[in-house]
Amino acid sequence: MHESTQIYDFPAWLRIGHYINFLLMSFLVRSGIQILADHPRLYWNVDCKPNSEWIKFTNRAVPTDRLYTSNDDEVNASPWIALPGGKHTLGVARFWHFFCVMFWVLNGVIYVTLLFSTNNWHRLIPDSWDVFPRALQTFLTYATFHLPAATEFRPYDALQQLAYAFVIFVMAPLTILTGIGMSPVVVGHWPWYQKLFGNRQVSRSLHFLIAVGWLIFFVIHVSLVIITGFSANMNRIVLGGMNGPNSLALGIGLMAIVFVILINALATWYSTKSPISIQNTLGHFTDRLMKTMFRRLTSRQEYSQDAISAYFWVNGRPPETAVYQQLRDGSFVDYRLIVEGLVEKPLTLTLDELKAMPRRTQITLHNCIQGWSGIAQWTGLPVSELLKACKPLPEAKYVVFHSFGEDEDGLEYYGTLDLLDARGPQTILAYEMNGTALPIQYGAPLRLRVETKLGFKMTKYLKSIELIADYRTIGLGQGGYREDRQYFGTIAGI
Ligand SMILES: Nc1nc2c(c(=O)[nH]1)N[C@H]1C(S)=C(S)[C@@H](COP(=O)(O)O)O[C@H]1N2
Ligand SMILES: [Mo]
Repeated sequence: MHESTQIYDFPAWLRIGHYINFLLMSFLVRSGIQILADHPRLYWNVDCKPNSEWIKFTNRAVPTDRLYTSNDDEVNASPWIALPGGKHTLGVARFWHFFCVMFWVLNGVIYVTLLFSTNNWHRLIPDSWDVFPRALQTFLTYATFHLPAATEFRPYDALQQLAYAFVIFVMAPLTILTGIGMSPVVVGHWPWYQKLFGNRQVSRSLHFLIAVGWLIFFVIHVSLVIITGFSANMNRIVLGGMNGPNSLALGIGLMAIVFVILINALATWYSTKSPISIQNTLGHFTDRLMKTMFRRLTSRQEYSQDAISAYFWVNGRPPETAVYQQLRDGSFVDYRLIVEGLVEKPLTLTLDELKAMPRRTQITLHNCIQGWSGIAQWTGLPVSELLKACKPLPEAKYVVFHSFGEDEDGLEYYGTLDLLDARGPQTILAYEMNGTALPIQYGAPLRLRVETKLGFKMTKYLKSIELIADYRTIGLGQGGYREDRQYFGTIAGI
């Protein structure tokens, strides 16, 4: 190597950014695997009918002779691979995913900015077309189990240059764009966004495939770092030194790798031991950020009749309580929706009274946190109209939606919304689905639809509505049943 070392120098910001990227990617991939395990099927269609997936990571066949919910479909993920591991731990996994992605994007922006402001981009962006034949040549060299001559690395060989340019300028942006394509608030406010890729499930499938791409890149990248002179390469990566093998650089590099493994192990252990601390620390950040970012984004969805999904997953079984079953057996004529709490006018409404109030019909996309989606038509009473009728007191800040539904331990299903979300134009109490009375498994007689949020916010089997000052005073204080019990984030916009 006789050219000036200046050109080959790897500046400190680049080496640090490279390492931060490695650390964050390990968390992102592992938490991503955990999220996938909660609905281990990937589709190209938005309706997610079982057996229409192009790939699944479960052997289970969906039974047709009994009610099978998407909770029944979750698979267990090994903590050696996934963060945090286990079954239905995606709440915690999502905090890690969103917390890390903020820093991953920031790291990427800093990296690209410095790349262009310091002229280092010349290394990544080819300046002549002959990079393609040269890359092919390098490929053939490797493919025939040879190594390119040292003079090829300037500092990268042509194939390396193309590969790096591809991951940085194609794969990274696509990872971000497909990730955003799964957000209910984004595709609710800008329905055109998901058309970029086709639909939400295409975004989800591509997000997965790109993650596989990252793993393939990682394996090849690391293998080549080892094969083409590990110690000298570690010197370049760690200290930016161009003077061949260096034991100090090798030592620091190996320790840094061990550190990534240890911190992954620590995060895995702690997430399982105390998921609530992850919810309260990481979740505090991610929910705050989401809240500010999505505050003004209302749902503006108008799908057409023929977009309605023929199949729609169920999540959450019909209540088994005597009270509910009695109402159901009486076709809900004795049903009363109670509106109480911090209101001027408490209300008790029959279904007929609810139906006599203003109504709205909307065809919208449902996004379950687990990953499946479906399009349906919903008709019901806008919550904004109900709030007009009950007149919240000034100190009322949140609306609680109480359900007849209970879990095995007799704990009530409930959800909360702040007043802004509750008054959203597509926030309704639905009593009809696809033009007929709301079916039992979908929440009869009344369920919430809030079309900027994930499905778990949409309480089914609605029993009563309560206005309160602060959601931290009810349940376990996290904003809903799933937030309390499964560590979901309460904003639920992504
Ligand atoms: N009472 C009650 N409501 C609930 C649930 C539940 O378990 N119990 N599950 C929620 C979740 S996670 C989702 S995705 C939607 C599913 O609605 P669907 O069954 O109509 O598809 O309902 C939400 N409402
Ligand atoms: Mo869900």
